[in-house]
Amino acid sequence: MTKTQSGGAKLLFFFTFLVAATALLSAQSGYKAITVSNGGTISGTVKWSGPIPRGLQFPVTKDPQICDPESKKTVDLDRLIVGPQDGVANTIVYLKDVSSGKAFDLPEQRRHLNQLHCRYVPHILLVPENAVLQMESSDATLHTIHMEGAATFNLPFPFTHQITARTMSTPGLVHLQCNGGHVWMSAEMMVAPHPYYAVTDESGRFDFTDVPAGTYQIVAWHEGWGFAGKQEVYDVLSQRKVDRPVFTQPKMWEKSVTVTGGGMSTVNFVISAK
Ligand SMILES: [Cu+2]
Repeated sequence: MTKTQSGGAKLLFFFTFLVAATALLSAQSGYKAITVSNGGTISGTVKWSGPIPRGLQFPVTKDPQICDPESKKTVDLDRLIVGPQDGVANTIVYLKDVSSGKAFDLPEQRRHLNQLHCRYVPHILLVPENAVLQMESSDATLHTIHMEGAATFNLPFPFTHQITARTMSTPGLVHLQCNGGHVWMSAEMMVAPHPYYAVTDESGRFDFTDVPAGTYQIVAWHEGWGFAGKQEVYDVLSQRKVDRPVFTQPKMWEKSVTVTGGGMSTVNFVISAK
C-alpha cells in the first residue's frame, strides 16, 4: 500500500516536473506577441548583380503526359528567378532572434502547397510555427511529399484535390521532395518562429512593419542555383534506379540594422554569381 502510494507520488512528481520543464522550455523559445507602440519599419531589396546564370533544367523522365503537357522534354527547376529590375525572387529574408513583437500576419498563400504538372507551387513555403500547412495534388499520378529538416513527414497523394494538413511545430528549414520518381520536384519551407519573415517576388522587395526599436541581424537566404551532381535513388513505385539532381549549398547573407521608434530603415542585399 505504502509502496503503491509512494510510486504514485513519484509519478505525480515526475509529471509535475515534466509539465514545469515543458512550460519553461516553451517560455524560453516561444515568441511573445505584444502591442508594438512606436515601432519602426525595415524595408529593402534583394537584387542580382552581373551576368545571370542560365536557369537549371532537368529532363522529364516520368509521366510526361502529366508532368510535361507542353512536350518541352525538360522542366525548369525554379532555382534562380531574376525579375526585369534585377530583383531576386524566392529569397527568404528575416530578422534573427526576435523574442517579442507584433502578432503573426504572414500571408496565407505560402502555407498552401499544390503539386501541379509535377512541380511544387509555390516553390518556397513560409508557415508560422504551430500553423497548418495544407497540401494537395492536381496531378493524376502518385506523388509523395518527403520532408527533411525541422519536419519529417512522409505523405502520399494518391488522389487529386484531396487536402492533407499538418501542423508545423518546430521552427526552421524543411526540404521537400517527391519519392514517387519525380526526382526533379523540390521545394523549401521555412517554419517561422516570429512574423518578421518575408519571401521576395521578382521585385526583390521586402518590408517589415511594427518592428520594436533596436538593433537586429537581418538575414537573406537563398536555396542556391548550381548543380553539384546526381544521386542515384530508388523510385519507390517502380523500384527502378533513377538519378536525382543534387544542388550546391544554400546561400546566406547577413547584415546589421538599427530601427528607431517610428523610423524607416533600409537594407539592400546585392548578390551575384561569385
Ligand atoms: Cu511525384
